[in-house]
Order: sequence, then structure tokens, then C-alpha cells
Amino acid sequence: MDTPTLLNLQTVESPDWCPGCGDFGILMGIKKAIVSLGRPLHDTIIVSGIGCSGKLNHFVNVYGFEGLHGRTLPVAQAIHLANSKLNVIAVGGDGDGYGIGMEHFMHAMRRNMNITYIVHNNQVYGLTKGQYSPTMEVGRKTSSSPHGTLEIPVNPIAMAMAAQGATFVARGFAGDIKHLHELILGGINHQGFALIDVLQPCVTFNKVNNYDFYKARVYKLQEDTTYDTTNAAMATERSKEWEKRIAIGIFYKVEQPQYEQHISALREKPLVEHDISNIDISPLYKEFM
Ligand SMILES: Cc1ncc(C[n+]2csc(CCOP(=O)(O)OP(=O)(O)O)c2C)c(N)n1
Ligand code: SF4
Repeated sequence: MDTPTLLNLQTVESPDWCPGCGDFGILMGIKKAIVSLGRPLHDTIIVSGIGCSGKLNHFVNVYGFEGLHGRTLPVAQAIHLANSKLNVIAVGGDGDGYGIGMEHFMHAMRRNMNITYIVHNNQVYGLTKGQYSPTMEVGRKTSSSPHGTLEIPVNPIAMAMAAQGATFVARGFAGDIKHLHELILGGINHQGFALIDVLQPCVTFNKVNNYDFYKARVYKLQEDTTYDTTNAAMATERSKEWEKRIAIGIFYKVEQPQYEQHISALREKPLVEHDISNIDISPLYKEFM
């Protein structure tokens, strides 16, 4: 049994992200969380989409699956349904999750499967050279908005609250690895769907929302003793702060039944552990061949 350490989580391939990219902080946050969790390396799988963020699972020595752009969550949910004993972590960009994959994002939260979803939110499509993504603020000039963006940005935390199924909703900052590590570990240990939206500076294509921008604004929600993590309205309201200050931490956390608890076969044990040796599946094969 291989217990994870920062050393054996290392892969042969080294990250090729731009120097200073916030993805490095997220990578370290995830590695530290896997080490703190202490489960064998083969118990964790990281599912990703396509993007700079999508390469993350190349750099962590656990199981990995790099799927299609925007389809991170369907794959992660399928893996979880097949073997609910695994620690399933899904990672992707804001373009991946809140753009092309938005419909999966909303429905995954309604299902409340036990998955940790970490979104590298840099307000741009990094890999394809800086077009604005759905979280970009109004008026920003990018390669795809020469006159400034027109659309109102997506607020992922408020969207999660609107889906009414999210049971762990948090925001981290790639420049505060210690705090991010705690959030990710909290998300993994939470029994249900955990969203961790991470403020991730893209130092190459987003020159405004850089480390200084965030350092001047972020504050920790959990240091505010009046904040109530079971109050959905409070979570939505706090998530709207942006210009002057930006909250990071756990916005919302409640216990609710998970998807598989409604299905007797899944409640009993993971699908992969069911004995199907006495079932004739040849008619099923014929139907699909
Ligand atoms: C279906 C599909 N559409 C478009 C692309 C091209 N594409 C690859 S990565 C990417 C953007 C990635 O942006 P984001 O998800 O925000 O991740 P980042 O690179 O910023 O980490 C796009 C549009 C693709 N690979 N597949
Ligand atoms: S383009 Fe942006 S997101 Fe991609 S590696 Fe470079 S800094 Fe990171």
C-alpha cells in the first residue's frame, strides 16, 4: 500500500505552465490534501477537461482521466457511480466548467454525488490564448472582445446556490496554498458534491486579476464569527462582493442524502463489487452489437 507523500505524488512529467501561473498553487493544494487524507495512491482519481488546468492530472501520481473540453463532470460522475469507494476529484477551467460544461455543472450539483470539483477560475480561456470566459467582468478587452466584453459575468457561487443541491460550496485563492489545502481537504471529506471555485491568476492573459489584485481584496469568511455556513441567502449575498473585497472560504455546507443513497443496489455496495457471474448479459450485447 502506497501512502501518499509529496515525493511519491511527483510524476516524471513536469508542469509546463507559464512561470507564476496560479495553477502551480492549485496543484500544490491538491497534493497536500491527498497527503493529509492519507489514503493509498490508488484510491484517488483526478478527472480533467481540456485547458491549461486540464493538464493538472499529468502531474499527480494517482489515477487520471483527461476527457473532452467541458465534459469533466459526466466522466467524474460515471466513475463515482461505478466505484463509490474512490476519491474522485474533478478539475477544470472556468471555460470548461462554467462555459461549455455549464449544464453538467448545474445538474451535478442537483445530484449531490460524492465528488470534489475544483475550478481554476482565471476569467479567460488560457490554453487557447486568452479569449474571455463566462466569468470575465464587463468591459474587459481581450483577444475575443476588442471593444470590451458585454455580458454580465457568471457568479459560480451564486449559481451553485441557485441549483439548490450543492452541499459544500467554497472559494479559494491560488496564492494562499495553506488555506486552499484546508478547503480541498474539507471538500474531499464532505459527503456529497463539493464545489471549490479557485481564484487563479493567469499571468499571461489576464493582467488585471493578478496576485496583487487578489491579495488586496481577499478575506477569510471563517474569520467572521457572524457568518453562518447553513444560510443560503447569506452565501449568495457574500458571493457578490468583488470590487472592494472578496470572500474566500466555505460559503455553504449542509448534510443532504447523496444520489446513490436513493438506489438500493448502490446503497448496499459499489457497483463494481456486485457479483454478476450468474447473470446472462448476452442479450444486452446483441442489442448493442
Ligand atoms: C469542444 C471543444 N471546443 C473548443 C475546444 C478548444 N479549447 C481547448 S482548451 C479551451 C479553453 C480552455 O479554457 P478554460 O477551460 O478556462 O481552461 P484554462 O486553459 O484557462 O485553464 C478551448 C476553447 C476544444 N478542445 N473542444
Ligand atoms: S496561459 Fe495562463 S492559465 Fe495557461 S499556463 Fe499560462 S498563466 Fe497559466
